[in-house]
Amino acid sequence: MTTVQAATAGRFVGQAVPRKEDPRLLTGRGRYVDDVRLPGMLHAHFVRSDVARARITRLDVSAARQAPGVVAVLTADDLNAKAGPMLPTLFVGGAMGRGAPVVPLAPGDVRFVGDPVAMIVAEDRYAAEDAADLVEVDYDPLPPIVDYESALSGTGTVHPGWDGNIAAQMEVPVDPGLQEIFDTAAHVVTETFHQHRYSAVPMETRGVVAHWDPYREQMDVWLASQNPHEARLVFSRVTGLPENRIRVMIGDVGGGFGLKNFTGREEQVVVLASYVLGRPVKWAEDRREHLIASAHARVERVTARVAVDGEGKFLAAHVDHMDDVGAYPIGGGSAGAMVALFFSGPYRMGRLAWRTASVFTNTCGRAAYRGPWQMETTAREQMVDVVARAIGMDPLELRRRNVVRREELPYTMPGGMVLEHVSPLETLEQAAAAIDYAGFRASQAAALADGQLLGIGLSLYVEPQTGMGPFANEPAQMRIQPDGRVDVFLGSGAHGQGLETTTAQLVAEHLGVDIDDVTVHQGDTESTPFGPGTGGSRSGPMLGAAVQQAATSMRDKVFAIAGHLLEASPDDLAMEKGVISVAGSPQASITLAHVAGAAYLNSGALPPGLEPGLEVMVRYKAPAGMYSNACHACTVSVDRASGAVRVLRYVVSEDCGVMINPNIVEGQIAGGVAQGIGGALLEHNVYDDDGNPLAATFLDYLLPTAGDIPDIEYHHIETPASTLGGYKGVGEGGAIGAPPSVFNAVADALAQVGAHITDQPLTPARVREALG
Ligand code: MCN
Repeated sequence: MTTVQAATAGRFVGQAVPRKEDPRLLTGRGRYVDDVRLPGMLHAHFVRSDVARARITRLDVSAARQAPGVVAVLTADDLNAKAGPMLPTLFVGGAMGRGAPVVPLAPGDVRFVGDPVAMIVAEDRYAAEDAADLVEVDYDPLPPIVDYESALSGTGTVHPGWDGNIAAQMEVPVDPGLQEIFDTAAHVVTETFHQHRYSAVPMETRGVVAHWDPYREQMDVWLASQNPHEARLVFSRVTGLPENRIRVMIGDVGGGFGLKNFTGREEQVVVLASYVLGRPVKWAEDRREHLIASAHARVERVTARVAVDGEGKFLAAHVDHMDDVGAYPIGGGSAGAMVALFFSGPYRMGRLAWRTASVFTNTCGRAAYRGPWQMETTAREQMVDVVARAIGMDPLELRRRNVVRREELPYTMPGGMVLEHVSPLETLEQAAAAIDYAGFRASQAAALADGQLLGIGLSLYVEPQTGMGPFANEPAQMRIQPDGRVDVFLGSGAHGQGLETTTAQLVAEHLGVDIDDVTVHQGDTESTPFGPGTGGSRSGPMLGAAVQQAATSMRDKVFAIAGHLLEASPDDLAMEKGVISVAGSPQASITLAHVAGAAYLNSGALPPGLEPGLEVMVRYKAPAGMYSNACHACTVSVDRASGAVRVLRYVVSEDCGVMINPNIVEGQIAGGVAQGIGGALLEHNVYDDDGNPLAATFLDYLLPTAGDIPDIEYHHIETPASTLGGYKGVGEGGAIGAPPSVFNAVADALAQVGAHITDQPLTPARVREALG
């Protein structure tokens, strides 16, 4: 591993400070949802459909209701009429059109294997699971809609009334001018790529404990979530309770990867059940449920058509995108328009037309997964290599000719967004040099002569950060206590990405206190300001800026008081480790604790007109567009006999602006790359033609292990963003860039022997088949 010292390193910002949360998490002292135990707590278990599409002709729960330890068996008849709308705010607010018609429990028919039909609530989990065997359900099966590509034209609908199974569709058609470019270009290359179904699989599955106390009129919810305030809104709508009677606490979260950004159906049902029963209820999803019924991702197809001139310059592109959103997508799931609009990514691509359709099927719903729109990178970067082979140009050279250069910024992409503060060419060159692209090409030829297949793959991307719409502002609240210690309250909530550390670094840097004197509070809606949670790599740019803004305004107030007490100008003051001193006269100093004491307890000592106390609340507003960018480069070997792929080297050159903590940045890249390599080579939520999920355990759903992931080599370019502090996001990037770079490396290896491949996952069987 190569860690490059951050170019903009301050005393804390830019330093590889060890993660403050790790001693707790690594010694098993984290507080996850399943650790919560309340007196009188009941346990929920869902009875789920084992057919993909059917009418329920009989549902008899009477025996289950009599089973030992069972407190209640709830069905659609018991719960559905009591539920308010279950959609995320984006849909309820109308910002994203219609959402899937989700209700608590299956309403007379089932729409995917895993659809919850009934809920058993019992004294313990064993009793609940045993009673599930006593629930009798008769199904009248209907032909399931499993293949999204034929779902539009086929017969039957997943949801009654949603003819054609279209969840959403949009189009910017080819106009005559664009058609002319296609008609006259030196080359027009068309290819179709499929990305397969794989999913987030966090270490901690979904989980919730809900406790409705009718006497306090208070609903307390412990939840595995990335987004506590959105969850509270959702629980408020589904129960009808006012938001301020609901408290959501997320504690430690063992990964979310987008899945936990929106609040799932089961979590809402558990909250509703607690409200109906007046008892605390816990549900901890098991791994089988997680694999078949939490949410799936990717499952999409792009047919790309690219017009290229005689020098290899891209002139225009058409993108035909389609994705499978399953039966009940969480948060809408699809990002079709973004796939199309960002297809040009870091390249000049002239003109762009596109269409996209999201299709319901009788499968598990789609959710956001680490770069929900990343098919734009997968399809584009794979397409760049296809074009390169078609026109006989090296893929690195083709990228060099088309990549947007710094001097062209701000650059308006054909989709209309404006790229700024990015460095695609610089990361391309840095990665190519680091992986010794030219040297590899020489050794590749020598290896082939020896009968060995080696390949090299590149992928570039620009990643938009969610600072738009409801994500366009981010709060941070800060209080300095009378003893001088600092509390920071975030509207956000980490689910593994180290915000306790990076927030403390920012406060230490910009306020001037010891990092150990900062305590970060997050994830509890009772004490933290309303915020849109983590996701879309927004903590760096949005939360980082909000915390910096709060620290700076707090410092201004501290200096105003200190200057008054020291009879010095606030402009002449500096603070380090909580000691404020006057420039040029170090003996004139005062502690932060002294200032804080005065602020709260001695209002008479404060400058005239200054409000007592040391409390600051800010809401940082996002600039128009924020993009981070990166180039991934990897080399692979392909075993000709078995089709097995081995990733040999993996290089990442990334630009997330000013790095708050290079260690955390690299950890984020590592996690994303591991997920991306797993996705490209191994992970697959397979369904059979009858809609049965075939990968319901980790024996069949293959995750990458340490042996599958090479040491990742990190390189950084720091192009500050226009955000306060210049931070951009990094968390999603690895999972965006890795699948196409691995794919391109394998396709590159295969192309040497005339073999061609278009789809992932790159299983040994598929690679062998391509090799013929
Ligand atoms: N950071 C930094 N310097 C920067 C940018 C970010 O030091 N210039 C730090 C941040 O302070 C934060 C971390 O890097 O501690 C990630 O920040 P960012 O890239 O802004 O992403 P978010 O915190 O908004 O996290 C979301 C992102 C996404 S979208 C997914 S999905 C994801 C991820 O990050 N899921 C994760 N990282 C994950 N990491 C873990 N362990 N578990 C998940 O589920």
